[in-house]
Amino acid sequence: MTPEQRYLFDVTGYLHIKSAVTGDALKTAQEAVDRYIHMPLDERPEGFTTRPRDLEPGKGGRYEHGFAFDRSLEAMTVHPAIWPLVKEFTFDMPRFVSGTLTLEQHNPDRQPMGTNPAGLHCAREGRHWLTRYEVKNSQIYCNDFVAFFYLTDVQPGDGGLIVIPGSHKSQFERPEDLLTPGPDGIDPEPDDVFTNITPKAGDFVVISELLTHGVLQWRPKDRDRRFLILRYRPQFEGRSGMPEPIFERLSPEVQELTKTASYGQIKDVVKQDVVQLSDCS
Ligand SMILES: O=C(O)CCC(=O)C(=O)O
Ligand SMILES: [Fe+2]
Repeated sequence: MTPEQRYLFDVTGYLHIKSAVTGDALKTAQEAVDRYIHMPLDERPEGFTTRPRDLEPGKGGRYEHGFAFDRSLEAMTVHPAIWPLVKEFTFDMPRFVSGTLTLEQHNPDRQPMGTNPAGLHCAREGRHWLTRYEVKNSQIYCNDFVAFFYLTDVQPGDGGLIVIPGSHKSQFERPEDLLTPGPDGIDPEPDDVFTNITPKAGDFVVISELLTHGVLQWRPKDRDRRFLILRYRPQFEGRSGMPEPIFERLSPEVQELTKTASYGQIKDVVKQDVVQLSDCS
């Protein structure tokens, strides 16, 4: 993690890492995602469930465990652009929690969301209120963070992720009516308090779960938004929830990364500065 990244993440609660994956690696990942999305239900390998459960191939929703569908996607969990952050934020004790593929399409039936028009949320609200963001020995510690890896471009005006920069350090409850609903009752009126992040295919966006964030509706009718949601926590908190059929597909390196371990134990994968996934297929 560079001093600039550390400074920016500390001040804002997120990092936008541009052009991390390019060329053939990006193309291979995009093609793998396309295969998963369009795979007929009865051909999906065991363990690849969706939300909603009966999601038709090609339709917008969550394609669970998308990261495990292909080695090119699995490689994103330890990609050199985020690996130093994953290590630093967990003080070298990371656990990879889950890697959902999300496909978002324009949805003309989307319902208004009331006083919280972009669905703002963060880990401080609800049962995860013990989530921590700390700095110790000039290192950032985060016990719940997410790396979004983008497979398609987001242009200004398209919609997508919004964040309230700096809110990961907030000491106060977010007022429920912070944003004013716009005329459609779905998106908020433009407001300087939030930033709409517009990643391009091949970019990572890393956020602390303490950062208040939400989503603007997806406006383009001819393009969709595809990204992996890669979640990490310290190895000594929580339990691995990776279903067996998914776990069995993974490389030994990522298998180890998904496991819980005691405080102070350093996983073999963490000893590597650059992780090459063994080809075990
Ligand atoms: O759609 C996005 O960009 C953000 C998704 C999100 O915040 C979530 O899944 O909790
Ligand atoms: Fe979220």
